[in-house]
Amino acid sequence: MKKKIVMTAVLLVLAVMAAACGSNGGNGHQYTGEDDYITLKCDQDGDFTFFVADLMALEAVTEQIVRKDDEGQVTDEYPIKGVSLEVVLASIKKNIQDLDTIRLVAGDGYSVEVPNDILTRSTVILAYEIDGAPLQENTKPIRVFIPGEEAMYWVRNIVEISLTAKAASDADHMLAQMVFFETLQADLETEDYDGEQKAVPMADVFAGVQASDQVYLLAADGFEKNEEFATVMEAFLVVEGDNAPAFRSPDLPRGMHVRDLVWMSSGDTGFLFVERGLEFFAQAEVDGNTGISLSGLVEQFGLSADVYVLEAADGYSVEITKEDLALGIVYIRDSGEISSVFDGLPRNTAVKGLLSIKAAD
Ligand SMILES: Nc1nc2c(c(=O)[nH]1)N[C@H]1C(S)=C(S)[C@@H](COP(=O)(O)O)O[C@H]1N2
Ligand SMILES: [Mo]
Repeated sequence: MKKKIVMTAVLLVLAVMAAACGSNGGNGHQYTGEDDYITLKCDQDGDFTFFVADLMALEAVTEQIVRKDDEGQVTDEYPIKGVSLEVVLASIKKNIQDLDTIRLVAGDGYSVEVPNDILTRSTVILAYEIDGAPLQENTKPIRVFIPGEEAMYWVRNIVEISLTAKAASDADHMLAQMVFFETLQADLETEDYDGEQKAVPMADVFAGVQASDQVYLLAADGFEKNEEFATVMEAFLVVEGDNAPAFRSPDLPRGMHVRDLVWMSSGDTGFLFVERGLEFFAQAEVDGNTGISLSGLVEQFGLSADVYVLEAADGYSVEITKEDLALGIVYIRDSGEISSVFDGLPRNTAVKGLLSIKAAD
């Protein structure tokens, strides 16, 4: 009887040892990376396929990843092993310095653009090992890390990295008009969204806009990001509910949602969320009314003109010179209507139900 227990114990120990030795990727097989690949999409010269095995053959880097919460407390820490994007690009004769931005695209629908300032100051690592082990199934084939930057850039399940080279010109950054969203909203149909909330399809908001392939989003805490136009058109603008206005979609990973928007723009048109914007943009006071400086807005967002046209929802419009614009604000009347008012200008420049400001040409 006693012998049997000892034998069982010995067998157990042996089994545990065998499992431990073969733990590299399950099934006791060494992970080779030969079955998994990612695609590097270059805006100028097409697609490059990299099997994880190809990446493992390049010069490796290791790094200690430190995860912090909003208060700066360390919540997690683990080592990773992978290859830097710089080395991957060099292997196809490309220089990371020539890149403007990259977009990390995951198999689960998550996607994020890495802006140029982050690419310039930090290292993008394509990791194939976390904590000394090959990646788990939902993290494979690669997890990108950008040590020192926010976890929203640490994308699991990478399927594609698209590269945008520095453009020769950025003439497409000029706006032709700014729309005051609350006035526009009165004309848009809202629908119920996730219980108590109300939302407008983004496609309705952007109907008629000469958009570009990106949408710029700016939030009240200063957070900003570019999202792909096609992604935004499938999503919603939540206009009533917690943290409205917010960019959300039941089909997008939560990490892509953006709340407390003050501004969004694409192509020639920008939308100002006046109520939220009052807490964010430079304020000014005219005739006892507190609002947002109009010249501050057109300067910040690049809507330049010698003469501007202010237009109301009912079609009323008035022209304002560039100099006079500095005298004006956009504010919310007690009635809730968005309006302009100018210090010392005739009363006809106080546009009630202000819908937009355009460059007159
Ligand atoms: N594929 C994929 N990667 C992702 C996300 C996601 O939804 N899908 N969320 C991102 C966000 S917003 C954060 S904060 C971190 C969370 O990383 P963690 O799960 O290691 O804490 O992963 C990022 N990478
Ligand atoms: Mo996140």
